[in-house]
Amino acid sequence: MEVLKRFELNSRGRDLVVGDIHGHFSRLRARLNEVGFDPRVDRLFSVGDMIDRGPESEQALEWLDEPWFHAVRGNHEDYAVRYRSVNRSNWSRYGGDWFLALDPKRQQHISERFAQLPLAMEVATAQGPVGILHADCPVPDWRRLDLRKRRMQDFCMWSRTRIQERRESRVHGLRALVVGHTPLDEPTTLGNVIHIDTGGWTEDGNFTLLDISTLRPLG
Ligand SMILES: [Mn+2]
Repeated sequence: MEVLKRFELNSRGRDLVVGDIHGHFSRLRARLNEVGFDPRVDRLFSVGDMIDRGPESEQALEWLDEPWFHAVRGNHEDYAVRYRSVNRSNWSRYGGDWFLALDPKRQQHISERFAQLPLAMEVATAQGPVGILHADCPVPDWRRLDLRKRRMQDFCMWSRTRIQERRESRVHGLRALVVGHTPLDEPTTLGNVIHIDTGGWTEDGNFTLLDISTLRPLG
């Protein structure tokens, strides 16, 4: 597993980041059409949690096959990676029933696919690198992120401390860090960390598409 995946500057098209998808790929597709997403030159990055809760979790695999779509592992993909040892009633409560009902071969296939997802991505922009993680960075300096440690992995996928305590500390070594995990009414920046899960998967939420070069959401 490549734990940190780096991407070169995209000089031909746009780079966008979307928050948690949670099984709502049709809605995401509609949103991409609205903004004229061009798969020939644009790239779409996901903060993870592509699965559970919504009806289209299995489509995550088809999207991951697209050359323009890149995702980190969220805590929900991590449930699937660890499905043999995970607390099933706990996962079921958070939307894992679709996976638990699959046949064992399919479960293994999906688990292995998600195990290949990086825990962090770094995208080059003209103003410096932008990091992408599911929840938050466990260290004050991006360059000290050691993803071989399970403790750091868990923090990347699960932490809500920054958003709950409104911590404004910066993550050094990055222009900005983009995360999801905690649903919010609107994109929220703390320090240089931009939270973009605006609940596109909920009844009345919408998908934020953040332009990585401007660090602004598309209208
Ligand atoms: Mn999450």
